[in-house]
Amino acid sequence: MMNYLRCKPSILVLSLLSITVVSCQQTTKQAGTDSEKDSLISISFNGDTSKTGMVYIPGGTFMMGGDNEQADKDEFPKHQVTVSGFWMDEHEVTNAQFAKFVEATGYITTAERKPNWEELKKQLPPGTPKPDDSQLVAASLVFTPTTSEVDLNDYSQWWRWVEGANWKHPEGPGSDIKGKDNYPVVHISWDDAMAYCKWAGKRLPTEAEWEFAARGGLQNAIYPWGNEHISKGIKANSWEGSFPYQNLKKDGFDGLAPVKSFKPNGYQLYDMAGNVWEWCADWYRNDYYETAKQAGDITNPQGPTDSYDPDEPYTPKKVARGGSFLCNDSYCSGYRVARRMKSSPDSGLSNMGFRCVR
Ligand SMILES: [Ca+2]
Ligand SMILES: [Ca+2]
Repeated sequence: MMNYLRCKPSILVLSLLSITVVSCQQTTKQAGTDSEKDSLISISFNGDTSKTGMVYIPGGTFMMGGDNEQADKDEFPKHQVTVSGFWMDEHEVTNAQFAKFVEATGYITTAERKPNWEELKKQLPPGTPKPDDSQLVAASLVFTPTTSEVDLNDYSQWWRWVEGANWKHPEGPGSDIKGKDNYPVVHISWDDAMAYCKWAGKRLPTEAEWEFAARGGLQNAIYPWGNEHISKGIKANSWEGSFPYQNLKKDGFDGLAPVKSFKPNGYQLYDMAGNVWEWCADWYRNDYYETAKQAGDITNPQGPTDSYDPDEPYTPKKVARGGSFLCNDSYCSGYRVARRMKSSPDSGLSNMGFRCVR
């Protein structure tokens, strides 16, 4: 578990601060102020029905779930799933694309809003004390490498809750996205991704669609490119070296990479492994695949109707897939096509983004 969690988007399990950080904006968003609700309601389809930048993923039947010994329990049992054909963004949504959305709608992301403690505490274990006001600010989680080896059970060593960090300022105040139009947008919550999709006339992929697409037409392969280990050649943007203090950058990138920097998979999809984690539409349940298996050959599954993560039972979570520039074979191996990740719909991090389907 320790190893697994090192690049987990929801890295906020172990401390009150952590729980607070990951959960607070979710409840803020759910309850929301009137202005926040209005900002969502006012988003309408931009009218662009073209398939520019998308590729068609032919439908088919596949075995969904883990393919090797790195697979976690929630990737089993492997089970048969059929998905209909759909169109998918060929790359992660970029800063330039997200900027157009914000310009058109005035949308304010989760990370740019101050959390509301009265709403937040409803989603926390009973008796959770209120965090210091200094924590209840518009902020997001920024990865910061350490200078030496650290206790890998302590996420606070490399994740910082940074006031002012958001998609326009990925590292916090003083940082910006100038010259990074074609980089994946980050610090995007699931709610933010849904708002973008609404504007774009698209939607988030289901978890089954995402995995089917990531497999690129290969049967039971471990990675989007097949079974060859990620260290053989240049495959994807991941973390090479000793986490979180030594990044060998053999893939050429310390942090984010521009989209389409690596070879696409068999469906011409880029970065289905690594770069940024990608939100899916589905709720996360650790035991969902058992339910799916019992249902037999399921077609276009939409995921469970509720969420349960035994790591954080009070926090409903959505699925994220594909791994990020922080993933390493020694822990989460998030670039495996079957790896499941989960985080609360409000959480944004410096390695979290998305792509859409229609
Ligand atoms: Ca890298
Ligand atoms: Ca990705």
